[in-house]
Amino acid sequence: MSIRRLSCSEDVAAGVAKPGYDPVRHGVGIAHLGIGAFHRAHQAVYTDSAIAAEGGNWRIIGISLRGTSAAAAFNPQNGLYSLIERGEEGVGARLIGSIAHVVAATREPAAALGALRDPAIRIVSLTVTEKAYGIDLASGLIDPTHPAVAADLKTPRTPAGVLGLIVESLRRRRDDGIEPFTVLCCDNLPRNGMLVRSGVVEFARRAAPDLADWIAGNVAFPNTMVDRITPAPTARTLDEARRLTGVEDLAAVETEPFSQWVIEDAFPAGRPAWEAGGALFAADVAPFEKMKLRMLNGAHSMLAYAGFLSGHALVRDVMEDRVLARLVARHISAAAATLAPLPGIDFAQYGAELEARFRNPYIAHETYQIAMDGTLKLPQRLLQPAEEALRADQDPGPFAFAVAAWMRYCCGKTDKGEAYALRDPREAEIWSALEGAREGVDISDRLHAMPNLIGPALSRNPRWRNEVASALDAMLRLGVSTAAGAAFDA
Ligand code: CS2
Repeated sequence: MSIRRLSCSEDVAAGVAKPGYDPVRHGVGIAHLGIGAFHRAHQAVYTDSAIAAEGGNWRIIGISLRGTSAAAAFNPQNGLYSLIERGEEGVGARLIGSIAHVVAATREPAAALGALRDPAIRIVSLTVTEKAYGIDLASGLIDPTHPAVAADLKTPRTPAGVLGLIVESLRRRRDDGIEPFTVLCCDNLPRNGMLVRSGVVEFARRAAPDLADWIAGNVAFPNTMVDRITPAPTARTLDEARRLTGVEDLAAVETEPFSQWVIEDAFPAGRPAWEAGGALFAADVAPFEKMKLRMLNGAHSMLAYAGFLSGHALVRDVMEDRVLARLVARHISAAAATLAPLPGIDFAQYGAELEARFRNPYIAHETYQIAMDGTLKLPQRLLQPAEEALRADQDPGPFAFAVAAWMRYCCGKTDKGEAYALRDPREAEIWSALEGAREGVDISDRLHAMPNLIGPALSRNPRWRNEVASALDAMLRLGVSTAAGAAFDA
């Protein structure tokens, strides 16, 4: 029997929480680039709560940059979708009404630029992943060899990439006398607002120099820290949505109960009352961001590499492995030790909560998903804290182990000998750097020599080099799990 597709709030089962407002009575105010699972589980939910609490024309136009599946999922549903929260307290579904419409930029580039130029749009937010920007993390400069950056610099009036779209739509707004929007980066990048500002301004400098000064002087790029563990939706997610709501929902997303959002309050063109959904506005987001990137994301990367190589497909399976779970706890404490105290936050308690979140038996978060794009994640998650640990004369061992696990992952075979794709934009470069390398020291030397990755403070530090090479050597000789056990006896 075929089941009805979700298209209005009345369609869903009685137990499902509905938007506390009538979506069609609220206009749009936000354009969001990259309308994937994380946005659906995070910013769109805060916006839903904000509209329910204080009203306002703050619904979201989603712009997808890579394909048409989000548009095909959302538009027949009038933007509605179910948020499924899974935790100890059970499973609950909530219908979210904050997304109005999705534009597939690949199919309708003019509509995407039109939406970004629309005077109603006062915020452009982004979750496009680290690799989509084309900004070098260390220098903040744009990478002219990045495919989207290179293409958009050639044809800046018809852009398809992130920086190109932002710059061209800001140009159109300036030329037409429309107030600029605020750019809100919600990716896990260090000082994400400042970084994107630097990339946008530099791109504009190359594409239209007078525009660069106007952007630098008129556009706000608040920094923000986002947190919610959200696995990629699967067929099971859609089955669960059907079971809970009684309708077919192709945009459903499942996530953990925990959610955090810390935002710098710099929105000259206004913003939704996100505090209604629990967002925290802070004058300085950097300490929160460092805590999250180093404690959560750093431990995540470490456990993803070590877990995946030892045959654990899911984060929760890694946490069931006694040795690896101890290693996670050790990593979290080492990361906390690199942080300056943050008033009101107890790092030990935050760390214990993290372990519990990783253990959540109801969330199937793949280690392989987290292992992706290592070259863009390592700097802020593992390399910067490692440098600071060394400077403060703290034990760099946990970071060296994590970096060695990434290097072991770069070798392309699990401990059982199964091959996999690295899924990293620098994959080809890594393969060619490692050709013929067998020994831990050799592999470590070659990966340390890759440009723009592991900086001189670590590369030239003999203690660090030694720790990484010997951890890697143990992983290659004994297998990652045994090497992890040995890490405690060292
Ligand atoms: C993860 C993050 O995939 C990854 O690299 O570490 O997506 C993580 O789940 C989120 O940052 C949690 O907020």
